[in-house]
Amino acid sequence: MKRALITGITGQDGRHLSQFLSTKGYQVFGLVRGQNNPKIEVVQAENPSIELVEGDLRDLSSLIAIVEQVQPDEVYNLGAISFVQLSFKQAELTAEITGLGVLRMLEAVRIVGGGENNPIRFYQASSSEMFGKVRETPQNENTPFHPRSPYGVAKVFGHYTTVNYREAYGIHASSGILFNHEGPKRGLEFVTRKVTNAVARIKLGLQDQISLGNLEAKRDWGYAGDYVEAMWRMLQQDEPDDYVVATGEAHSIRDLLETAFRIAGIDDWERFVVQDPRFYRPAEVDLLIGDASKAREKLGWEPRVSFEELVQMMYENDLKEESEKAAR
Ligand code: NAP
Ligand code: F7E
Repeated sequence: MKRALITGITGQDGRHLSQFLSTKGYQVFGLVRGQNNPKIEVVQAENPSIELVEGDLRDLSSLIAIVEQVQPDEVYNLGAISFVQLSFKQAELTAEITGLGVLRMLEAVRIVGGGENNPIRFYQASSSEMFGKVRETPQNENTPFHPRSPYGVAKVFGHYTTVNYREAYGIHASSGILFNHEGPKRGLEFVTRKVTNAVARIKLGLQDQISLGNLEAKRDWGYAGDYVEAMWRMLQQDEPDDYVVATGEAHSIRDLLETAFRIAGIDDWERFVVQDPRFYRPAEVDLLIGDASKAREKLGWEPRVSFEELVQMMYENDLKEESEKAAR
């Protein structure tokens, strides 16, 4: 039985990945932090076969102890402060966890895994936010980085640290440059879920309007369930490498609103939307659109869920959750 250690198991991708790896026959270990973390219950109810281990990406000795205890074949480093807006307000903490956390996790793999024939394979959750103020469109593995937030800067550090540990120590360390991926497990702070949840609540008469920032930004949005499979495929390759994972299709926040309200059967959506300066960012990423040709050719990976299907799936989930909550 293969053993996988996932950091960020309580997050959107950690929950998808742990289920995917369990169906592949893995024994899954998830790193959880803090005291009495309320998300632990959700994760355990969803996948009772997971074993949880306590540690923190800010604490190297906890990571070394966990890798020693778990003896993983594969480590998926998904833990991070991942909300770009928060990273502007807590820049140092973001650098500490999203940036230095990668170095610490790699150090634990290097120290416990030993020298040249380190048996532990490592996945780093890199991000399209590293492209930021894009130098070319669409973006691929060779597009230069120009991050626009403390989050993006920290991810560039994590990305190059992963490349460096691969080159310097021969670790099988791969980096997935994933574009935005969403789904019903997405946090309510991110724009897709904020929109589908608000539209469901407006449809149910529980909310009058939704306050948003920049409606013109465009993102390449895919389904998280599809994207975690690409992570796993990277670690099954003979050689470690970097891969862009994306749909190749971009939509604006305006398109997202139009689609979600249309699915809900509401045409005059503009009257429900208020623009609020609080949701604008000090520096914006205007357009992201990925070229995933390499992932398609080398990993045999491609997205299955379309933008329309994604919005529909999220809206229907929110409609069900919100009506159940209202009935209680
Ligand atoms: P998410 O839902 O925000 O989950 C983040 C996870 O990190 C949570 O489980 C959180 O645990 C954990 N974490 C935070 N601080 C930690 C610390 N000090 N030590 C250990 N764990 C800590 O993020 P996601 O959407 O699943 O994304 C997974 C990874 O992919 C992240 O690294 C993100 O930056 C990256 N990424 C995401 C996307 C996307 O579109 N979703 C795209 C590209 C890259 P708690 O429950 O304890 O808070
Ligand atoms: O914003 C605009 C906002 O917060 C998307 C993370 O998973 O993907 C995610 O980062 C866009 C931005 O995601 C609101 O200005 C307008 O242009 O949903 P988001 P993100 O910043 O793209 C990348 C790939 C990651 O790696 C990150 O971890 O939507 N926007 N109005 C808004 N965004 C939010 N959150 N809230 C608004 O009210």
